[in-house]
Parts: sequence; C-alpha cells; structure tokens
Amino acid sequence: MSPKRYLITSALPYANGLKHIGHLAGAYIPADIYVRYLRAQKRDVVFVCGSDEHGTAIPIQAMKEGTTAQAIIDKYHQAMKEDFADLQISFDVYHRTSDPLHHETSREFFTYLHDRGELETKETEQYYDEASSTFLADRFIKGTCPHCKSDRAFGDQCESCGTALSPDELINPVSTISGQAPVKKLTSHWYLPLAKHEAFLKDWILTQHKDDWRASVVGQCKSWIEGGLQSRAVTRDLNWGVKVPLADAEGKVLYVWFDAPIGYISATKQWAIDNNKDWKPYWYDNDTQLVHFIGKDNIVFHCIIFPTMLKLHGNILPTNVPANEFLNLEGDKMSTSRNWKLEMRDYINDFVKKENGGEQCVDMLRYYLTQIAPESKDSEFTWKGFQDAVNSELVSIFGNYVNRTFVLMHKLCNGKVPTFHAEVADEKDQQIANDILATKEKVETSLEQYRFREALFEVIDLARKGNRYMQEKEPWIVAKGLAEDPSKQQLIDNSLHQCLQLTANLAILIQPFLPATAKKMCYMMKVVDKMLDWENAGSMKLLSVGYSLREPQLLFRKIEDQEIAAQIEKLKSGAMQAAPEPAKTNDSTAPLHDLKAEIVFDDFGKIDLRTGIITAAQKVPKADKLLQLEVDLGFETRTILSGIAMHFDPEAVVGQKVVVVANLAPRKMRGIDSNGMILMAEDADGKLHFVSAGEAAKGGWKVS
Ligand code: B3M
Ligand code: ZN
Repeated sequence: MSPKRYLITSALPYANGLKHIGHLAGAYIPADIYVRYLRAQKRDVVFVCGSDEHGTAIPIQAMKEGTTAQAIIDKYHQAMKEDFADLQISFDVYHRTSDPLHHETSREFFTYLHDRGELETKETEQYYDEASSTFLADRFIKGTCPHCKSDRAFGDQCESCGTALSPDELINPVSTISGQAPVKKLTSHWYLPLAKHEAFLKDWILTQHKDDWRASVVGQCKSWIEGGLQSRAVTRDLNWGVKVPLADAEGKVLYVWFDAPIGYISATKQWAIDNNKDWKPYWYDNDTQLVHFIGKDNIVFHCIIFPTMLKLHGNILPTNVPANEFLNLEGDKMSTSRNWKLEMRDYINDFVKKENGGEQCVDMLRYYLTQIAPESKDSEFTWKGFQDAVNSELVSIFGNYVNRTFVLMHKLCNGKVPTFHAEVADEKDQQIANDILATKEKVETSLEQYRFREALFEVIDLARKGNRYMQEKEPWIVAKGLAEDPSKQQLIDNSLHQCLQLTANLAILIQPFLPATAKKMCYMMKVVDKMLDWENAGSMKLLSVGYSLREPQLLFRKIEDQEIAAQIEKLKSGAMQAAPEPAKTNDSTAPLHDLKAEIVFDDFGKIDLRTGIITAAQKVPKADKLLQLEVDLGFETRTILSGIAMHFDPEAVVGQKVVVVANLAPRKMRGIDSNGMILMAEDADGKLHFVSAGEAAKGGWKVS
C-alpha cells in the first residue's frame, strides 16, 4: 500500500554565496529525481525548498562584501533560485526564511515548546564586545589557534588546521566587529534538553530505522546518541534572525538551526496558499511520507534535533533521511576559501547558456552527477569523467540507439511505426520485451530505496541491450535481400517495431533523471507528455502501428577535448588567486613525497624555461594573493601575475633572479594578461621560496 501523500524536502541552502555542484549532487538532484518519479506515478507529492537566510553566515558575508545582511540575502536568494530553475530542479515552492510567514511559523513553534515546559533556561558567561554593545557569536571572535598557532582562527573553528574550537580556547581573542578584546558577561538562553528524549531517539532510529535508513546515517546518529546527548541552545545573542517571542528576550534570536528546518513547514504553508490547498495533512497526517534530502554534514540536525522538535510539537516524523556523502573535485575537496569548486552558475554559463548548449547540457550534468552520486562514500567529479560519461554513454549508447532507430525507421519503414508480425517473431523479439519489463521493475525498486546511481545504470543498460538487439537483427542487412524475397520486410518490421517501443519506454524510464531528453523524445515520437506516465512503462504498445514519426534530432552533443582542457585551466587559475592552502599537517615530511604521475622526456621538453629578472612589482587591486610583476627575459619584458602576495612585499622581490615558464599560454586574471609563470618552491610549512637561477644569471638563459 503506497502512502497517501509525500512531502519531499531539499536542504535549505544558506543565502551567503552561490552553491556548487557538490550541493547539487547531494541534496537537489536526487530529490528532484525522486519527486519526478512520484509525479509520473501520479502520487500526491509536494517538493519544498527555500533559502536559509539567518545565522551568522549572513552578516559575516555582508561584512566581507561591504554591504548589509538584507542586501546579501536578496542577492543570493534570487541567484540560487535562478540557478535551480536553470538546472530544472522542480520545486513546487522555493521559499525564504526571511519571509514574515516563516518568522511567524517559527515563533509559534518556539512558543508551543516553551509554554509546555519543553525548553530549559541556563545562564552562561559569553564574550561581549563593549565597543559595539553586542554579545559575540562564535564566528565574530578571532584569535590565535591553540593547536597550530595560526591567527586565522575563529571562535567556532580554525581556518588553518580545521580544528573545531570554542571561543574560550582562542589565544588573544578579539572582536571582528570592533577589533577590541571582548569581555565576559552573563547571558541566559533557552535549551532543548535532548537527553530527556534519548529513549525515543534510540528506539526510533537505532531500532525502527536501522535497516531502511542508510548505514552511514544510522551510524552517525548512533555515535551521537552514544556520545551522550547534550542540551542544545536554541537561541543566540544576535540581531539577525527570528526574534525570540518572549518579553525578556531583547537582543536574542532563534538559533539558525532551530528555525531553518521549520522553514520546510513555512514553505509548505506558502505552497498551500499559492495553490489553494491545505498544508496541515503534510505535517500532521501519519499517512504522509516525509523525506529529507541533505548532505552528510546536516545529519544530526535532521535526524536528532529536528525530529525531537517535531515530536514535541505534535508533527509527523521523517520516514527517511537519505543523506549523501561529499563530492570531491579533480582530486581535492571542494572549498570556497581555496576557490576549488565548480559553481552551478559557472556550469550554466559555460555550457547551458552557450550556443551549442541548452537543455541537453542540463541533462548531461544531471546524468554525470547521478552516475557518480556520493551515496555511500565520497566520490569525485573530474572533467575527464564528465566527458567520458557524456561521450561514451549518453552519446554512444543512449543517443545513438534512439538515433539509429529513427533513421532506420525512416529508411526501411517509410517513417511510420511498422506492424509486428507475430507469426515470424523469434525469441530475441520476446527477450527485448522481457528486458523492458524487468528494467522497469528494477528501476522502481532502486528508486524506492533511494539508490539513484543504480536506477540510472539500469536505464542505460536497457539502451545498451537495445543496441545489441538491433545489431543482432541487422535490419539494414536484411533489407539487401528484399528484392529477392519481399517477405523479408516482415522481419525488418518486427525489429523496428520492437526498437520503437523500446525507445518510447526509454523516454518514460529516463524522464525522472533527464527530463528535457524525455521531452525531446516525445516531440520526435509525436506523443504528448502523458505518455510518460510511469504506468505505461513495460508496454509494447506505446506507439500505434502506422503512426508517422518525426525526423530524429540529436539528443546529446559530444564534449570536446578543448572544453575539458579549458575548464581544468579555469579551475587551476581560479585556485591560484585564492589564499595559498595552509599546511594541513605537522608531519613536515608528508606532502613532500607526493609525486605526480610519471612523464616522458618529450613532455618535459615542451616546457620552455628561461631565466628572468624581476624589474618591477605591485599589488593587484582587490586580489589579496596576486602580485603583478615585470620580468626582464633579455629579449623582452613580460607582465606576469604571481600568487605570492601573501608571502612577499612587492619591494622585496624587485631584482630577484627567477626561472620563468616562458611559453605558457597567456591568461587573463582581474583584467590583466599574465604572460608566463614564475617557478616557486614550497616548503613543508607552506612557505614559498623563489627558484633561483643563481646570482650571475642574466635574463633569457635557457633552463633545462
Ligand atoms: N543551511 C546548512 C547547509 O546549507 C543549512 C541547511 C539547512 S536545512 C534546514 O549546509
Ligand atoms: Zn589551527
């Protein structure tokens, strides 16, 4: 018995910056596939999301961009909403937590818990900035890290070594607002006493859901519960967020992780208002399946804290929380501070919005991100992997199958769906029909267990079987004997009839994953979208005999080598402009033997290395990391941008004899053309040193 209705949520992204493909692969694409599948089954489903516009992340971004918190959320809310729409993530509502409806909903929720005595209050001492008369959230306190001694440490985490910190651990703390040393002051807050709910959480997660939730999710919850459940503060001293709805709570707001998940409820309310529906059954009726799609860093909030809140508030609990692991990029973790990332927007601009792009490029990305989805362990996006997935699977298997079917049908069957002559059918014709039905069932099982990679694999595998079937039947060879034996047309008809019915089935099965492709296939088959209803899958009568079909269109274009090379280059030059990665480890030998793959002498021979003398140096405006250098190569003077500004003052490098990669393709950064690259050596502490050509060197000597 299937449930009466579904409420599907994707994590509400912080409105403090554009989101990258790791987010997309983790919480948005799988949710969208699931929702499209449910819709194709005509289930009652609402898909909600929205921007998370509270928390310290917002005012901090405002400080960075020199603007107001309001301007930040307005900018990024709009941008994220557009990016999701461009990538065909089909939310029924994309709400925002700054909306009055959300403030009201969150306050009601807090009040309900408060009035029933479910929250405790505690007084603690917290850092206070006297200059600005505010309590300081952890992120607003900076100091020296007690572990690595870096001064890039904050009250919640050290940016250099990554250790989680509390403000008390910082050496020489200062306020990031005033720059002054903060003082300790008493403050009181409301807490959710999780320990009181331990028995419930244990039973609900570790017993009831131990088999149907992902092992990684249950595992994280288990270690949290077993580590001892602490009371969690649900309010903060901050002037940005949902005001605490109590008389004695001046200057206090709800903690962002208290109000953000309530955002799912507010979004549902907004959807109900917009569509003249009732939102209540989606949050109160036990016959609703609530599923949260998130990344693994949000597990505790969605599996422990929010469910406890929901239970106390009388709501239903999530049926599943299919959290994904992380997606790495070209051999490294994605990181905003190191600028090692691929933003959704970059992909949209470089592929979707290009002349040969469009919706097919949306589907190409959706395909690859599903194929490598980090469902059970971290996985990796590589541009080469993207190219291979598109060229050797989408183009060569799926696209090729559909195209061949259409071309042959036009050539051998007058552009019409041919009759199936049962009297000459063989077991291969039957086998392909069986394969279709079996695939449908496998895709259903996989999707219902949130195994999206596996489901997609089955669909592609069916196209692979279609190619094999066609190859075995070879109707184009059979056609050569037609003049001698016209009855052979029946064999041709049978194979193309089956191939066409398979094409129609492929459109249904691929639709949740690649919606634009399915639509294009419907256009080619001259059928309405209704044919894509899931219940039609498995049928060998989707296209009527004698029906004439359109000329084929290419479903996917190839990804060229140059496109891949350009993206890798862009990624690397972007990262070069970001802060140099601080040394991650105290083990000073570790990174040094990390040799790259072997190359042959010819590879090395392509690089033209020359000696040069730096004759002038200046900082590049608005780029903390870059120095603009003039380098005398003897035969000419070059402008070269180098990411060394954090290590050297401009004055200190003038006169330096250096080694230059002289034949590197020019690259524009911050509007300046950089013509070459200076060789630098990095020691185990992450400090940079010039590779010197020796004191006697003149500009232009060859180095080999
Ligand atoms: N904004 C954190 C994140 O984007 C947070 C999710 C809220 S979901 C209710 O990872
Ligand atoms: Zn540190």
